[in-house]
This record gives sequence, C-alpha cells and structure tokens, in this order.
Amino acid sequence: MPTKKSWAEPWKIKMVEHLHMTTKEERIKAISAAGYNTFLLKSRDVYIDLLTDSGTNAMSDRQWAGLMLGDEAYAGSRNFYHLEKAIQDFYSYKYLVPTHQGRGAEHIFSQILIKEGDFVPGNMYFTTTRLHQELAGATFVDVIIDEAHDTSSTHPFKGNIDISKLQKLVDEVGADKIPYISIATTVNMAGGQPLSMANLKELRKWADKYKIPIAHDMTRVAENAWLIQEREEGYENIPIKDIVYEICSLTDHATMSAKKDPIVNIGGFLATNDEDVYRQAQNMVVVFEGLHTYGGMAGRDMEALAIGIEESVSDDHMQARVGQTHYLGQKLLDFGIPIIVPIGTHGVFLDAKKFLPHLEQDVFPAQTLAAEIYIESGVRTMERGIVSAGRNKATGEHYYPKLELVRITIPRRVYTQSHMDVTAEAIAVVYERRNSVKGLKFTYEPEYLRFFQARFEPIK
Ligand code: PM9
Repeated sequence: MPTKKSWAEPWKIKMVEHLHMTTKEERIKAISAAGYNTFLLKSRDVYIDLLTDSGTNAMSDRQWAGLMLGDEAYAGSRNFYHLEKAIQDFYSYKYLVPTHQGRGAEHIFSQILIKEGDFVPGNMYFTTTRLHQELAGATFVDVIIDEAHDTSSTHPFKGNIDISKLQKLVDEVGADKIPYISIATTVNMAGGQPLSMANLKELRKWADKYKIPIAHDMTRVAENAWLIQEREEGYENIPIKDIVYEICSLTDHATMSAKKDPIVNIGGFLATNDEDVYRQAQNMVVVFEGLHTYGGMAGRDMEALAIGIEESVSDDHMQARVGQTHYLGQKLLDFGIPIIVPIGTHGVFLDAKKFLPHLEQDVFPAQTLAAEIYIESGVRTMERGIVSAGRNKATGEHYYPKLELVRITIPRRVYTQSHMDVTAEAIAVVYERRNSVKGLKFTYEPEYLRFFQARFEPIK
C-alpha cells in the first residue's frame, strides 16, 4: 500500500501548443540581445515560461465558450451584469468598476483616496501598487511582520500585519494622514505568503477604532484561502469559497488583477462597499479606461472572468494549483537549493543571496541568476530583488530589500509535472556551477518600474 496519497489535476488536456526548443548558443545570443533582462526576451526563445502567472493561464472550455457569449455593446453589456453578480456572490463587494488590469484599478483607487503627504501602510510593497500610491503623493510604510523578511523563517503566516508597527505609525503621523491600510492576499514580494484570518480580524478591530478603511489587493485571494484552510485552526473543513468570502467581507475596498486567481488572460477591477468611492471611481474610469460598464475590457473577457471567478474558488482546482508549486519547491529543497520557506502558492522563490553569496546586492544577484537559468535551460523566471525595488524617490538611492529573489512562477493549468522536473534539474545544474557566476551592471535604467525594461551587461 502506498504511504502517501497522490492527487491529480481535476481536468484533462484538450489542445496543445508546441514549444520552441533552442540551443545554448542561441540562448546566449538571445539573453545578450535582451540586455540580460528576462522581460525583454522574445517568448519564441523561451522553452518553459515561468516568468509570471499573470495572464498566462489556460482557460477552461466553459470560459472559452463564454467568449462566444460576449455582448460587445458599448454600454450596459450583459456580461458586465454577470461579472457584477460574481463579484457580489463570491467576493461580497457591493459595487464593481471594471478596469483593463490591476494597475488600472490601483491608479484610480490611489488618486481617489490619497492626498499629498499621506502615508499608506501595507504588508510589504508591490511594485505597481506602491508606484501608484507614490504618484498620488503618499509614502508607503511596510508594516508586515519581521519574519516576512527572513527567507528561512517557517512562520505559517508571513503575510501578517504587525499591528504594533501600525500603531507606531498612527502615533507618529496621526490617523488622519492614513487614507487606508493596504493589505495583499497573498503577499507576492514575500514569496506568496498568506495573511491569517485571525490577523485580519484583529486588523479589522484596530482599523475600526481609528476609522481607517482596509483596501484589499485580492489578486491571489483564493490562494491565501487555501493556505488558511491548510494551516489555520478551525478552517480545516471550510470550503475555499467560504474562506474567500469571509476574507473579502472583512475589508472595505478591493483592487484586483484578474489575470491571476480568476484564470483569465486580461482584466481587472476595483470593488468597494463605499458608495461615494464607487461614484468617484465610476467617474474616473471613463477618463482613463472606458465606460463604467466595461472599463477597458471586452464583453467576452468579462464573461470569461465571471466564469473564471467561480472556477478559481473550487477546492479541487486549488489543490492541484498549489500542489504543483509545492512539487517543484520540494524538488528544489531535495537538491539543497535555497528557497523561501514555507513554499508559497503562485511560485517558488530562490534566495539569490544564499545561492550566489559571493555577489554584492549592487551587482544584481537575482537578475544575474534569472539570466543564468535561462541560458542553462530556456526556462524563463523573474528577478524580485533590488532591481524590482527601484530607487527611493527622495534620495535617489537604490532601495536595498532584504529579499533578493528569483521567482519561478507557475501559470495555472498550463504545465505538467515533467516541466517542473526539467526546471528543477536545470536550476540544480546552475547551482553546481554557482561559484563561476559573475554579476551585472546597468546599461539602461528607466524611471518607472525599471525591472520591466532595464538593460544590463555582464561585469568583466
Ligand atoms: N503582478 C506578477 O507577475 C504582473 C507583472 S509584475 C508587475 O506578479 C499584485 C499583488 C500583483 C500584480 C501584478 C498587480 C498589478 C497588483 N498586485 O499586472 O496590472 O501581483 O494586472 O496587476 C504581476 P496588473
């Protein structure tokens, strides 16, 4: 009798897309032409694409069928009303304003809520979220628990807020300088780490005391719910769907990049329970995105999203989604490769400081490692370290994040376990020759979100 019970995906493959295999010589040329930035590679030159889980997911046959039900009316599309109902039924929010993707919602939300000189506390920064907060005039303040910055801490809820850090901020600047508390489920830059329900309830009480609303970046809320079901006492037998609903109902506003959890290729939204914020967002969305009943999305995409939301909160889907990430993470651990533990949900994060301890952060260890993994195998990953962190707008200095990571991100329902095996083995080969790896220097550095378009060359 087997000692361990296996699981399998709750779907079968209906159509395949061929991948292009390259030689090492071709990859060396390709990464050099891309300025050693995996964002600048052509996807044709990539074998296994683990850059991101954003918009790279495989839709179901139901979602594809939904595309054919697209009502492409400029105003009042029936797909908008289907989506609005899905947001109310699954996420609890009253009002919906669709946007073309997550940062469209972040832009509108930040502009409505933030005044020049405000402070926005959050459980670790996210690149686009912080930039929109800064562009609106705020300073971001990290109030995540200290364990989140330690790649080897096995705290089960490294996404939790440290309420004492919040209290300190209120004592220093006053509650009226804090337009909202920004929480993410799960925390992307911390390695896909969850927030516990107990922490969220405590936060709700604290926020009510100071009358500060909670804004929820719900991009990967179903993944957070899976981890709560797995790790938090009292939630073992509660369906993911109900945990998602409970998380959302403890918050006031939400921004969503629908390209992740809800398994679509494009889309996003702002959702809120506050009628006044809703009215302002409805007004702003027509300036920047499109009419308030489509906000930059086609009717067919809103339909696929409404269906994807329902599929994303299923326990079977989530077991397979997270199971695959954990399978890859465990393989890397078995090879002795340093990764963030506990393993998160949307990807496995290599600890580049431990992988390449001979490289200073100024020569971009994680950027270098992502390029090396590509050269070795054609597997594309993403830097999440000093390059992603950017510069302090006041001093012009690099932010030096404690976490210097390479994210190996798993798109939903796209790759097989064998792709994970090939990926783990390729990283093990780079690990073996790690001492010969040299760093990079900038040849071009854009002003905003520099990680997307920066170019580098190897240090001689
Ligand atoms: N996340 C990711 O690969 C897309 C590119 S990197 C900026 O992880 C959170 C938690 C995200 C996120 C995007 C956005 C922005 C907001 N919050 O990309 O504009 O992970 O849809 O969403 C990426 P959009």
